[in-house]
Amino acid sequence: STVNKRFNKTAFQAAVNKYLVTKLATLPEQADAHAWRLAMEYALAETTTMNLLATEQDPKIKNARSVNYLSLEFLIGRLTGNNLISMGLYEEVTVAMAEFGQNLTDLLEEERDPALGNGGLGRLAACFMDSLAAEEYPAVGYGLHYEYGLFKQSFNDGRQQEAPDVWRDETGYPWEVIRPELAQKVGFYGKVEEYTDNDGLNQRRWLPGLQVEGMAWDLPIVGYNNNSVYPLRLWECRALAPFSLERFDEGNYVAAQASHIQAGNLTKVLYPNDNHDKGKELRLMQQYFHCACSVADILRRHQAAGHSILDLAKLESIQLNDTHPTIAIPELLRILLDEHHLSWDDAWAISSKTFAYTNHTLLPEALETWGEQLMTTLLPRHMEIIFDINLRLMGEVAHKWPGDIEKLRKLSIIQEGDERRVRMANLCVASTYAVNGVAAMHTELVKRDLFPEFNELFPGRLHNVTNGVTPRRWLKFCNPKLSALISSKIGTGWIKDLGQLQKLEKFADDSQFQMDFMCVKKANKQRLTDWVAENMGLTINPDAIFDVQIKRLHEYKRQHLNLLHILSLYHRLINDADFKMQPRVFIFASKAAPGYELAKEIIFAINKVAEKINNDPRIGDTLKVVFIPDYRVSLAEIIIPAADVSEQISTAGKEASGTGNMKMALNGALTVGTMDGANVEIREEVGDDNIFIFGLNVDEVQALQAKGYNPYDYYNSDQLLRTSLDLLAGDEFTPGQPGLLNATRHSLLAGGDPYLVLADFADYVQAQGRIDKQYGDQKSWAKMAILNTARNGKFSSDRSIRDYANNIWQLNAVSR
Ligand code: 26M
Repeated sequence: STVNKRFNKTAFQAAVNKYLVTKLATLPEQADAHAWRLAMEYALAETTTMNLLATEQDPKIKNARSVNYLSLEFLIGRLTGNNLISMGLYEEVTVAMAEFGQNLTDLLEEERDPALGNGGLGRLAACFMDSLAAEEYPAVGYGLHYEYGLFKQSFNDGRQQEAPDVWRDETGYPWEVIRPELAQKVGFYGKVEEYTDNDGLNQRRWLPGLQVEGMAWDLPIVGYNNNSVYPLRLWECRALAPFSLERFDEGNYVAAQASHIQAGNLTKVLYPNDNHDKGKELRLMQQYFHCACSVADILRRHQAAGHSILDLAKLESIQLNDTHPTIAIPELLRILLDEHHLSWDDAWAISSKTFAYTNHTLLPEALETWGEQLMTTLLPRHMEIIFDINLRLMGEVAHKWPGDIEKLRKLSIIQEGDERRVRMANLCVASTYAVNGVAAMHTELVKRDLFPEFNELFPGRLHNVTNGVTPRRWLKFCNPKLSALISSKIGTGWIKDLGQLQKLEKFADDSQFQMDFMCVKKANKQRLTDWVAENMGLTINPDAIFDVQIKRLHEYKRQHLNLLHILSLYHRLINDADFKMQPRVFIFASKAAPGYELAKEIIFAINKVAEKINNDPRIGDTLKVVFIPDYRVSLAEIIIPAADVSEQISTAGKEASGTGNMKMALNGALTVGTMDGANVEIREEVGDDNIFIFGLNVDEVQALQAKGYNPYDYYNSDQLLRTSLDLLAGDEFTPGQPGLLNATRHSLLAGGDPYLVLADFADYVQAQGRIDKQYGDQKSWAKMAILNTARNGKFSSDRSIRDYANNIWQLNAVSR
C-alpha cells in the first residue's frame, strides 16, 4: 500500500500550527519567517519520515539487492525546495503557506545549506542519491554527521577569511531524524591477541584501547514523483560515557587518554581540503569511524532481513567514493575472519565481490597514503590484514611476471621508503571487483598512466562511468523559467528522461523560440544582477556577457589563466584605441583550502584587480569583475542559470571530469574549455561549432613537460602575455604597495608554472576573441545556447546511476 496520500491542506496547516507551538514555542501571531519555515519543514518531514520507514520495512526492499554508497562527503545543499518538487507539493504548499501570509520563496531563502562536502566529489554523491531514489534502485547513503560543514568564506580587504559553518539550528534540523536503535560502537588503538577457540583453532582478535559511539541520523532522500524514500545515514561521533576502556595495557591507556577528548569530537568538522591529502591522524580516525559504523550497519540490515552472511555479496554492493572509505575493506574482512571465523578464502571471496571503487583524481598529491606506524597504532588488526592482502597480491604479481621486481614495487600496497606507507588506491584496486573513472578521458588515463600494470593483471576490472548531475535540482528547480519554456515545447518527460531535451533541436532555428530562450536567460541574469547589487553593493549590466568560473580554487583549474585574460583586456581597453569588445562581466566564486597559500593569493589578486577595474572611469560598463564570496550550492543555483560563458580551463589531464561544466551547458551556457575531463564528451555531444575548445591536449602537455617546459619562452616571446603578467608586478592594483600580488606572478615564472598557464595563454585569448565576436550575433548565439541545452541530456546523473546499476552493481529497480 502506498503511504503517499493526496495533499490535505487543512491537515498540513494544522501540523504547521502544531509545530509552531510544540517545537518552536511560538504562536502564529508572533512567529517570524524563521519559525514558520521550521514549522513547515517539520510538517513536511512527517511524510518523508513515514515514507522512509515504509521503504525500509518493505519486504520487496529487504529482499532486493541494494547498493551502499560510502562517502566522507555529501554536499546536499538546501533540501526543502528540492523535496517539495520531488513530493509534487510545490504549488500546494505555496498556497497553504500563502494563507498564513507567508511567501514560500522567501521561506526557502531562509534555509542554510548543509555544506557537508568540499566540491565536486561531495556534490556528485548528492546527485547520485537523488538519482538512486528517482530511479528506485534500493540504496543507502553512508556519510558523516559533521557538526561544522565547509567553512564560511568572507573577504577582508580582498583576502579570504574563514568562519565556522553552523548548518543546524539550535532547535535541530527538521529533515533529519535520529535513530538511537542503530547506534554502533567503534574501537581504536589497543592490541591484537592470539587465542585458541573452543574447537582448538588459533584465532586472532582486536582488543581496542578506546571506544566511541556512532549515532545514526537519517536524512530522507525523496524519489522524484514516486513513493520511495531512501536514507542518507550520517554518523555522529560521541564519547562513550562513562569513559570506558575494556582491556588495555599501560601504554595504550595513556594513548587512549590523550586521544579521548579528540575522539569524542571526531565528527566536529569536515576537512576543507579538496584534491590534497595531508595525512592527519584525526582524518584517519574519521575515515575508520565512518567505515566501522557503515559496515556494521550493512551487516545488521543484511542479517535482520534473515540473510546468511555467506550471501552478502549477492545482496549488497558497497561503492567507495574515492579512497576515503577504503578501510571498510579490511574492516569487513576483520569481521568475517575474527567474528564469523570464516577462512581467508571464504572471507576474501565475499569481500572482493562486495566492494567497488571510484577514482576521482590523478593528481599525485591527492592520492592517499597512510604511514605504517600510524596505522599500526590506531588500527593494529587492520594493518595485519592489509599485509595479508598484500602478501597474496605480491604472489599473484610474481606468478604473472616472474622475477620482475619493478612490477612488485609498482603494484605493492606497501610503498617502501624511510617509512613504509599504505597506498590506499592500490589497496582498492587489488580488493574490489570493479574500479571506475568518472569521464571517458579520465578512465583512459587511469588505465594508461595511473594503473597500467593493474589493468594488465586484472583485465576487465577498470570501467568508465561518466559523471552526471540531477536534472531536478540543476534545471527544474534552479531554472523554473527555462523549465517552463522547455515543458511548453516538449512536455515534462525530460525531468526524468533528460535525453528528451533533444526534441528541442528542431526549435533551434525558430526565431520566436530563440527570443523566448534569450528572454529567460536575461531574466536569470537580472536575478543575479539584483542579488549582486543587494548583497555586494555592486552594479553590473545584465546585457553584458556573463562569463562564469565557479569551482574550488586550485592551480590546476587555472583561475589565474582567467585573470591573465582579464588583465590583457584591461590593458588593451586602456592602451589600444582600436580595441573594441562586447561588455563582459567576469564572475568568480570559489573557496581556497585554508592551508593552500598560493590559492589564497590568487583570490586576493582577483579581488584587487576587480576593485581597480570596477572603479576605473576609463572602463565603465565594458569590463567588470565580480568575486562572489562564500560559494555554495544555493549560490550555484542562482549563478548557473545566469551564465552565458562557462569557464572549464584546467590543464589537460588534470580535471577528472568536472560537473559544473555539465550544469552550465544544460542551462544554455557556452563552454570555453580545454580537452579535459567531461569537456571532451560535452564537445562530442554539442559538436565543435557549439563549444570553444583551446589549448594543449593531454599528449601535448605530457610531451612539453617531458622535453622541459620553460615559462620564460612564452613570457619573452608574447608581448601581450608579458604586459598582462607584469601588471601584477607593480602597484597598479595595490596603490602604494608594489609587489603585493607578486606571489601569483612568481608562481608562473620562477615557480616554473607547473600547470602550463603561459603555454595556453595565447590560444585562450584567441578563443575568447571568438566568443566576443559570436556574442555580437545574437541570433546565432541563441541557436548555439539552445543546442547546448538540447544536446546535453547525456549528463543526467540518472544515466550515470543506470550505468552503475547495469555495469557495476547488477542492480534492479524496485518500484513501490
Ligand atoms: C583528502 C584527504 C584529506 C582531506 C580531504 C581529502 C579530499 C577531499 C575531497 C580529497 C579529494 C576530494 O575531492 C576530490 C574531488 O572533488 N574530485 C573531483 O571529483 C569530481 C566528481 O567526480 C570531478 O568532477 C572532479 O573533476 C574532481 O576534481
